[in-house]
Amino acid sequence: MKILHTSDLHLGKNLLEESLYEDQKEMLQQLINIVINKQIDVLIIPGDIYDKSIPSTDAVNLFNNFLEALTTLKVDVLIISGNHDSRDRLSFGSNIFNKLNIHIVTDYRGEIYKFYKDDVVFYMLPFIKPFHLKHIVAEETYEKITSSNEMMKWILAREKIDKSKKNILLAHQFVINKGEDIDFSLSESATNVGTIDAIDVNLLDDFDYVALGHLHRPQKIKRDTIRYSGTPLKYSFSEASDNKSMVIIDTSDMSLEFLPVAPLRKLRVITGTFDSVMKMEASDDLIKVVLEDDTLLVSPMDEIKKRFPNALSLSFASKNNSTLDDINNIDISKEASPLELFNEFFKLQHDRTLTDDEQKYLETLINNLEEE
Ligand SMILES: [Mn+2]
Repeated sequence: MKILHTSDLHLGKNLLEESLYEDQKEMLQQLINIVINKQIDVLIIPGDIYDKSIPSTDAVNLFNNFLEALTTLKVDVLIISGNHDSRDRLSFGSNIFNKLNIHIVTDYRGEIYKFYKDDVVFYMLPFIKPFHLKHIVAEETYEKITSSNEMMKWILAREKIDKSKKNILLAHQFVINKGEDIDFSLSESATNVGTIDAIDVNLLDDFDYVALGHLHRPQKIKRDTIRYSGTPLKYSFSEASDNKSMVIIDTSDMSLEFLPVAPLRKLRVITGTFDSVMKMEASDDLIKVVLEDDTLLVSPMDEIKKRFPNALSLSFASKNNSTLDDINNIDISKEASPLELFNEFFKLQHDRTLTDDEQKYLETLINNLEEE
């Protein structure tokens, strides 16, 4: 049996202000092509279908068309909800979709929902936190479930896992192997991946494969067959140098194959002085520009956009990384002219003093302001 694992589609995602609708549409089409060309039997997506709990109409349309295309294929589709999904909204129509081989599970009611196909059992555990158990377990038990790890222990202790079958778990959780580094990216928003929610990977020993969603960088945890597929597309400039892929699992020998997704628009960071950036080849890619100039530039983004219409972010490499604290430490109560104070602030930011020209410009500016 061939299984395709991808996750964290985050449909409806914007990158800064830029809509990724066309990029996601293209990605979903490639996903469908892979299902067809690789003769995939089961497609599994463990969570974060949508980027927002109230998905945009664009996001709903993308998902709707995607599901429709899948119903024309001979593939079973298994979906669980992630922390970004609204459980109730994602489960809309799920009873009907069930009849069309699309299984969407957003709820845990005391036993993990299972999907059986040939000799494989799929355990579908949607994103869950200890408080979700409140109405399921007795009060004295509930009081003992103080962490996600305790919760997972309790959930798995109730399952009888048949070792004569291949057992595959779908989960949207923060799974760690103590002592092993976690590869975070910025698009999964660190507050959603709190360490208090960490689940010990050793609890998952009984599963032949664990298909995880939640972390956006592809990575294995402890062994090759417990892994985050990562997002199919780059959703943050912190992921610019990542290699995104989808995973195909062949259950006959549990071998893995990694398939890249070719994005409609590449996402990259370009670095250089303003002049060197303006000499680079023009492009429609999604771009973050890091300028290395030391002198001040007037509205460089206006010029940059003429060459890179999808330049979304601009920062300065040479800029001193002064923090708000540093700035607050400038004593503005002392006897100092606005010009002196600005000089101090400027030095903090740029690690140099104002040039004579800049000083003169500023003097005129301040004089004009004072006259007004
Ligand atoms: Mn996610």
